Amino acid sequence: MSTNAELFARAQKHIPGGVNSPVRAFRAVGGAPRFFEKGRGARVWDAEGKAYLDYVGSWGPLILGHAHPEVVEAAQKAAADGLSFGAPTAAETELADLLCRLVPSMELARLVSSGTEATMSAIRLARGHTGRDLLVKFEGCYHGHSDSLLVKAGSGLLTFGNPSSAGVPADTARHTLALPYNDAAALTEAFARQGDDIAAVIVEPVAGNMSLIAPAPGFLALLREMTARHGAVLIFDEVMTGFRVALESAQGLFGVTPDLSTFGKVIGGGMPLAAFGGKREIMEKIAPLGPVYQAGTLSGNPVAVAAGLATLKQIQKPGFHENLAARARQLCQGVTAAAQRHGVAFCAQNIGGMFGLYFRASCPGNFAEVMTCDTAAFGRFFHAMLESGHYFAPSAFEAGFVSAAHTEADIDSAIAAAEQHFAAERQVG
Ligand code: KE4
Repeated sequence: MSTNAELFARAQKHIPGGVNSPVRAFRAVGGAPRFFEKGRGARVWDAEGKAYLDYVGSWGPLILGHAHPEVVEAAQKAAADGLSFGAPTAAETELADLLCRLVPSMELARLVSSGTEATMSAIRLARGHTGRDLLVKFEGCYHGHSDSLLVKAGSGLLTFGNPSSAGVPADTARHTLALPYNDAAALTEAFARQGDDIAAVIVEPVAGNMSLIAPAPGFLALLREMTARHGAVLIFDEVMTGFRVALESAQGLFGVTPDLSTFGKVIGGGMPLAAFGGKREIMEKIAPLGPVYQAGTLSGNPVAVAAGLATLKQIQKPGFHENLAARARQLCQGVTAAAQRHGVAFCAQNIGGMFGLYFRASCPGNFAEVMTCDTAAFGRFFHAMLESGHYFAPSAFEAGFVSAAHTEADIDSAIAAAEQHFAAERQVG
């Protein structure tokens, strides 16, 4: 049996940084990433046979927990009939119909293979629809790694402290305006100054890539008002929040209807599947109907669609999201109470089944406040929890996730492990 460290050393021989996505490399927290071999329900097992309760869930997709029998069976059955055809299948229609039923703002939906593809395509569509170039995003929000979006972005870019990426031409970046999240004055001023040049505003309706930041009261409604007034397309990036914060996603939870939405993660149940969609008059500009080109060899892949349909079937069950939110709330309240008992500056909050943990006295409301979190304290917490068999995101700038497989007892064990850590921290002083 190889250790995680041995596997990590071997991986770095032919994979940059030994990982296929940067945030997995543990660079923000140190140490060797865990190489997982199996997941079942709320648990994952690493190469050394150690079990962990999983609060990452593959960054959100595993809302049912790992290897849910109905999802696995659906994927296996689809795979046995063929892995891909590059031609339409009835299952894709079933998924598009379901998405449009569950997301009233979606009149047409296009399936793709990743959240990056979904947001990149939605932005190109908005630019094609409006004939404008300027894109507005928000500092600390992450929408995948297409060039236009790697400007003051969150997630891995925040984790590594360089919120904009090398390799993005200045001539591309100049078409992206990054504003402070939750800053109504900055938004109003930007629209006053150049509103008629703005093709689209893309926003995480609940930010999950600078840890969790809730939309300030009225912020999403203001976005809707400003974009409607100036003929700009409002894109809700629900790749993370979609079917995670509520069955009706963030747009239903907050009662604000975007023009376009992007989805990913949960809708694939762990398989590569994402989607963008929205108003018919906009979506009809997409090829082959209209002049905005977008394509994909594996778009609507039958195995991924089967896993997605099986997942979306489960999350529609009565009480599903109430239970998910209750588990996330139990975790946030329990760990916060433990920190308070030991005088540790800590707070936590959840929205539905996603949560944020912050090493500061109060929950942050914007990017600047998130940046005051004690990342060293987070790193110590992360490793203590890892040691005790609780796997949290290896970065202070990522949201966490519970699954339907997490029980109250599972959550209580995480709270007890956190209490033990906070007590030890206090002794160290
Ligand atoms: P993907 O291309 O990684 O499927 O989706 C990009 C994306 C788009 N929009 C939002 C709101 C997202 O959160 C993401 C991806 N999320 C990160 C986690 N913060 C994926 C993890 C990773 O990069 O490895």
